[in-house]
Amino acid sequence: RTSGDTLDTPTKRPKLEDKTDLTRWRMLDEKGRHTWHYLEDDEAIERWPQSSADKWYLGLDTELPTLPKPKNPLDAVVNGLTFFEKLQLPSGQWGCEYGGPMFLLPGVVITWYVTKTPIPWYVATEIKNYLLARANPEDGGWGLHIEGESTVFGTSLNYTVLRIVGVDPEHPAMVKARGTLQKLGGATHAPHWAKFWLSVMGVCKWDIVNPIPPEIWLLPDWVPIAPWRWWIHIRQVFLPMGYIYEKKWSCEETDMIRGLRQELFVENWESIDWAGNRNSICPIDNFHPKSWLLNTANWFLVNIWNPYLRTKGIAKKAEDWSSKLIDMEDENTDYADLAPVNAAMNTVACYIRDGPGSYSVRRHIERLEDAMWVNNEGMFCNGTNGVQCWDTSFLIQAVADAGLEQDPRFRPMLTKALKFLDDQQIRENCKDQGVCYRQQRKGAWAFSTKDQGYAVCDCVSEAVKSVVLLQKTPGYPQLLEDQRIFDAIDTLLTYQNQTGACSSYEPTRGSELLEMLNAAEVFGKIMVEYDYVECTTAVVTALSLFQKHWPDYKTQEIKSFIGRCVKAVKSFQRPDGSWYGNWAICFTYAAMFALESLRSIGETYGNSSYSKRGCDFLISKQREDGGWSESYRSCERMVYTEHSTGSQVVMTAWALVALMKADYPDIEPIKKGIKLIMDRQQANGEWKQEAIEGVFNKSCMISYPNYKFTFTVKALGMFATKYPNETVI
Ligand code: LAN
Repeated sequence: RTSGDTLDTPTKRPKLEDKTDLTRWRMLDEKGRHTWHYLEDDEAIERWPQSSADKWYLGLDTELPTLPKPKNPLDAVVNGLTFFEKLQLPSGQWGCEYGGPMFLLPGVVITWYVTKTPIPWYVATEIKNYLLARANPEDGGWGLHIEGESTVFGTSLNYTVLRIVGVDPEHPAMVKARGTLQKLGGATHAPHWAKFWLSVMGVCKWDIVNPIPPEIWLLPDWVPIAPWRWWIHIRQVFLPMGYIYEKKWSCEETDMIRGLRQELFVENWESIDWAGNRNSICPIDNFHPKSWLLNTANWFLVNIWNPYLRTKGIAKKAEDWSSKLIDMEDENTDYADLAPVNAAMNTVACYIRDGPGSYSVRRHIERLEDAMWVNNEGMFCNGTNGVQCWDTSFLIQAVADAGLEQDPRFRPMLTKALKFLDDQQIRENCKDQGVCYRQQRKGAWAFSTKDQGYAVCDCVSEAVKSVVLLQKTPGYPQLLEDQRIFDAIDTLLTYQNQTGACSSYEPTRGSELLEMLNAAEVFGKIMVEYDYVECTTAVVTALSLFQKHWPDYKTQEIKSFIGRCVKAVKSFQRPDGSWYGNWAICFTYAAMFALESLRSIGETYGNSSYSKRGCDFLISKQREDGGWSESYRSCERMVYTEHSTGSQVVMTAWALVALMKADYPDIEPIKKGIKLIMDRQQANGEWKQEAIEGVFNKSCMISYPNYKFTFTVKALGMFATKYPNETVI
């Protein structure tokens, strides 16, 4: 399509069908890069048959055989692994949908629209199907995430997506969604990021967007609010947002955009007081209300700074520097970018700067594919470009916990997994890492792939543990020489905070007070890196395992690093014995890590009051049927909250791992939980999806579908090795 085409040319609009033929979808794995393809041509179908993994992702019958009924937990492990092995991808890792957040797809689809990227009919059709399937049944709206109540954020943006893919505004689902949006106050009451996207489309006017001053990037590094100190996801989103805000760029006006102006607002569009609605926000969206400080800063920027103080020179410098930083992010990741939020925004920034057809735009558009996913509900956008290194590491460790790493039956699967981690280790720091404020990453692993290339301390830890576990087992290839392991450890050793704990991508670089500048409204605790019990534990266990095999490498430094970490973990324990989990739901997940940290220094139920109180807390939450069940509400409310659908296998597995790590003295509650996991296993070895498992930023949930294999197998496997004579049937 050339830039001369208008977006409304009927032939260019995606054709919408009821549905696609799910048996024609294929997921292509190229060294861990995942992209989905729809085979319209019958011959192609013969050349490229659908794999078991494809079928599983799409909710089709995998046709995998019924396995012998387990007689004990180890049999259940073998069955689980037999099934999961069939889902392993050619490059040695596992794929999965990574949905949950409902604000990612709009970024991508709006980006396609404003860059005039054609949307194939099968993509449009499945996006429509996904959003219709995920509309809240009561009111037809969408929330921040799939289990959340309807918000203006979710509803205004996903309604817009449906319009872009071609759904008629008079479709009953659209009428219903519109009704809900109007009740919530309409798009004038949307949070900052929605107002931003709607302004890019020209559905809102830029005056409604609170300032995103790119000149903040000109602050010297010592300034306490300088953006290099912010959490990576916030600064990398703020960066292209600032660039686009500076340009006040909106796409070409079309009939659809004129339509949206009538559909998304309560007020008559022509008479909306845009500037007057900058701070309007629907109470349900307002998870983190703006502070007085941010409101004052916004007032100052709008009324004093922009009109009177901001010189052309400053504006130009800010724009140039932002543009350079955007380029550095794109180059460092081959345009994959940190996550689909900033990837979409960087695409628009490049489109504005480099124009349609430029390499930067074309490569971005290709790379946005990496985050798209299809399941039986339709097509959506994943939270990242996958969960490759993370899930692969957990699988390896789960097999080792079951003592099966030597078993020839699973050696090929594990060898492939090891090869994947070998291939995915990041071998070099970023070019000019200091200039673009990147953390050291040599020897690290990312959460997804090395193309994305962002080291996360717990991803490095889980991967290095997995590599060491296998390479120290006789018979596995020695793919990583010692120096590469040392590189990983050296990088890990850069991750400790003043508090002794570890964060995610970087050690904390700024004060929690920066939360006063949290402008996103919909998330909590996003401005800086915090101490996380999960990440801290991952580092502790990696360093401990390393020290066992290389006792002479940086001995003292590692020992005191571990000591400081565990001390921090203890200090995070709450009076009721629990720990708050940040990256999955919630107290159950955190307990698994905290109790493992304690164990790594020899503290268990019998000799440590911390461990004992942690176990007692978990036991107090065990349900009648032997399981555990926590709702995502725990994360928001910071109090343990039961899930309405009862026990969950994944949480039950976490709790059991925790209790076993702590050497909980009474086997009965553990047996009850193990029995529940075994009872829920299907005849072919799999477990079915239950409630959502993961979370970020306190308020947004995200799926980890492979946890129902990796953690169940881990719990069953640990049980089998710890109590080899127990049968549990
Ligand atoms: C993730 C996914 C992985 C997760 C763990 C490794 C599990 C965690 O222990 C450390 C933090 C990390 C890496 C993490 C951070 C935030 C992410 C990237 C996500 C939850 C996946 C999606 C989310 C990202 C912020 C989504 C985009 C949203 C914005 C607010 C920009």
